[in-house]
Amino acid sequence: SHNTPIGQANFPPMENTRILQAARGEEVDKIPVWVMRQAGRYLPEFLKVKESYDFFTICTTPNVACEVTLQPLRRFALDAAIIFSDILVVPQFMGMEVLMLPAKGPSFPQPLLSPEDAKRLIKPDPETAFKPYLDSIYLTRHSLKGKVPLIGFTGGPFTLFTYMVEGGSSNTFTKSRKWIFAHPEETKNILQMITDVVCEFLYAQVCSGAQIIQVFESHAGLLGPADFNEFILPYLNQIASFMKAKGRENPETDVPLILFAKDAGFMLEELFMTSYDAFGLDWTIDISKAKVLGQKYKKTIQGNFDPAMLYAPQDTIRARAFAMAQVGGKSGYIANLGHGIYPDTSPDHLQTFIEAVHTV
Ligand code: 1CP
Repeated sequence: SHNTPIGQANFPPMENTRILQAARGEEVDKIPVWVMRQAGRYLPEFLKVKESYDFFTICTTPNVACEVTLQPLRRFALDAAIIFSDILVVPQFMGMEVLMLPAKGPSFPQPLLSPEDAKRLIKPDPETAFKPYLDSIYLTRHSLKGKVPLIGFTGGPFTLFTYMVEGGSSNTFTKSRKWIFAHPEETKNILQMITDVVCEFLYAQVCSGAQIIQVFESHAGLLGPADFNEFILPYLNQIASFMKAKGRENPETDVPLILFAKDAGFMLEELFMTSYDAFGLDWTIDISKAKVLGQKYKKTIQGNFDPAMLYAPQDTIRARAFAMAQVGGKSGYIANLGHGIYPDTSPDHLQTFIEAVHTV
């Protein structure tokens, strides 16, 4: 089980470590490529599994989570697997109920309406709360047979906070944006509680077999620079510092860290000053400019193909993906989309994207 010390877990030897090398700024033979949300939604074989299980049942049933994690790897020459789970398991750990409603998406029956509600939040017992997720990682790392590295992940504290306040998806995020300014100190207390759980959960994922970590701060674009520096950046910084300190204490747990802060291109330089190794970029960022800045700060960049462009004719996808990957280059670059793949994307079009990257 995941309780085996990492040095004794007997994980299979690795065949392909391009993503780990690229994240560390080393030269690679081919540009590594993976796709945000690559497991699930757009694959017919996933939809088949989903007929039999509720979403969070898949996440908490290790052999099923493992199966859907491996599904895209059977079709495509991806250079990483990402464990099937969701960012919203962290609010669940903290005592909040989260449902995944068909067609509607995530829903919190009791969101945080006022600071009073934050008293309901608990500090989880990692042994019990994290267990199914860690067992999934351990099983999947073995089942991958060393083919490609396994990515563990979490939501960023600010993004998780917005869901906990909004109670689900939102187009405007007015509830959470109002909350922050109405209750700044209480907001920071909650962000700190989330950060503490995220740190513990990420380190446990690495101890269970995750070889690289991505933090999804998907709602990083909701605040201006000064408030970004107050409510988003310090917590992201804490996560990276915590993981790097753990990695120094126990070198077997020293894994690369990727930060995907969507719509935060206006803070790129501040982000590059943190101790994350790699930065996921959305499609609004000029990748050649990001590359120059990345070289200055010795940071790897990841991205940033517009997921909507996967609806273009395949010749267009091929040309645009090739051009993007050429700019990214064979060191300090990981190819990916600029956000998650859309549910009605053609798997053939995704295949064209992946192949085009590998021809560089
Ligand atoms: O990447 C993978 O394939 C692994 C699994 C994974 C990951 C990394 C899932 C499965 N979700 C996520 C991350 C995630 N979840 C993010 C960060 C990335 C992003 O910005 O897209 C976010 C914001 C969520 C929250 C979430 N979960 C949403 C978005 C809601 C919104 O605000 O619009 C949704 C729709 C989900 C459900 C979900 N999570 C994952 C899947 C396959 C699904 C669809 C569930 C279904 O098919 O019923």
